[in-house]
Amino acid sequence: MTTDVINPSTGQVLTSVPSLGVAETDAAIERAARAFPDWRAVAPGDRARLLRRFAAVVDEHIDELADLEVRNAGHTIGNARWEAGNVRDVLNYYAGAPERLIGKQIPVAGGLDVTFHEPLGVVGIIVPWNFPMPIAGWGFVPALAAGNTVVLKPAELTPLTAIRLGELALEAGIPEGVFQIVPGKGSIVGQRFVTHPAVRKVCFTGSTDVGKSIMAGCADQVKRVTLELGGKSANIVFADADLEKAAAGAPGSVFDNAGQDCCARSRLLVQESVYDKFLALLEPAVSSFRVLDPSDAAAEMGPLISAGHRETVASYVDGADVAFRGSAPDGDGWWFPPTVLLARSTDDRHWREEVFGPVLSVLPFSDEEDAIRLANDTEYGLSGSLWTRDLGRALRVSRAVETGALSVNSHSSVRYWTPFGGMKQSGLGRELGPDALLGFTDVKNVFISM
Ligand code: TAP
Repeated sequence: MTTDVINPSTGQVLTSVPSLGVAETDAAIERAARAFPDWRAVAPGDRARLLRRFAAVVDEHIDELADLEVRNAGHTIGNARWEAGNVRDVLNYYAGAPERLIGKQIPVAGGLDVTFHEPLGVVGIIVPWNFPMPIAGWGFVPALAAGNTVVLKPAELTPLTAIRLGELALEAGIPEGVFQIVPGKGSIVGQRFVTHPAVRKVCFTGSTDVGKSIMAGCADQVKRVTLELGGKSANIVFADADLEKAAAGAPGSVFDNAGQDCCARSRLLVQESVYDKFLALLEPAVSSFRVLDPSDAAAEMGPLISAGHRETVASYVDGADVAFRGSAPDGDGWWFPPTVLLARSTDDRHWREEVFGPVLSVLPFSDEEDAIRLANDTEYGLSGSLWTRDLGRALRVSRAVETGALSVNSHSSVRYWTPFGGMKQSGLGRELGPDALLGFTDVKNVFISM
């Protein structure tokens, strides 16, 4: 079977790719299981060298990978180059890991006690369509560095860069069977990762509902699981903040990647004493946000991923209080203008649910306590920002907001050398940084009697 791959900027078919069934998925998992003993036995220095070589090969193909992502996912060319570069950087970062996976020596009576970080075996990675390259890399790179073998399922909508990365791995000398791309449906290929006993861990990024079903399915075999799920992150602006700076960055913090970002700051909380002033600063920043053909170097935002997703996003705007909107191209492709909505109350659907589109909901707050209460009034807890010049308040609010990552006076969320992941229903476990590596190992404790 094959699946057509569509360009979301034009609605045209780009190409078609294989869509694997259960038997083909099983064959890939079994190849990965056979490759595992040799891969874990590769000397740490040699595994490090192979990962660095893979990084170099990715670096030689940045333009090609970026161009594929512009056409397959509608990402702006600037973002797509960053994303391909992120895979290279993550490979270089974790290439330092095989030689540093150091256990402990623990004092005991009558002998020696040492711990080892043992690889798990085959790791199954399920990737969504919103950031196909970085999310793939955040899973497969630390998994390989820790000595596991990997089967990776890209989203059906966006398989092209993952398939290319699989080819580049072989070109770089990663042995056959160690890193395989298994394109196909989540309900078939992804589900098989959950049920196949040789898969020892599943890393899933995507919707909260599918994440819950994967976690429940993994319980049957006590399979390890990492989940990166949705978000409804708050952008909290206090009256004493640098309002110009906060307003200039706010559109990018939610409309980047057309809002299809689990870290999108989709709830804007503004202290009521500066509410009108802040919205007046925000309006020109939104209306000048450049929604263009994503291959245009000036583009800040491209189309949504699919016609169906555009309908879903539009359903949040219908009947809501629109404060102001930007513009988007007419014609073919799944375009949607950046849109700012005024929340009537915290019960508004657009305030509560993850829209996953270029829609920002705004609400005023009275004081610090009110801001924290509103920010935490959600089952999600992935990312967020707060803007203030008061250091004490920055620390108090940072500690009180229930979220896995938070930026003060900044809209950034992800640095590959620091941990990333969700609190509450935004996820389980951490990606990136030193924490992710240990998630791909089990600790073994060995006592040797004297
Ligand atoms: P999901 O259905 O969760 O898809 C994410 C990945 O999981 C895809 O590779 C998908 O495969 C696979 N999958 C689907 N059902 C599965 C199952 N039963 N077992 C194993 N794998 C399965 O997300 P979506 O439908 O693409 O998007 C829906 C909403 O999810 C979005 O609107 C957004 O709110 C949220 N979302 C969040 C994120 C992040 S980063 N947290 C990313 C994407 C979407 P297919 O290729 O067959 O779809």
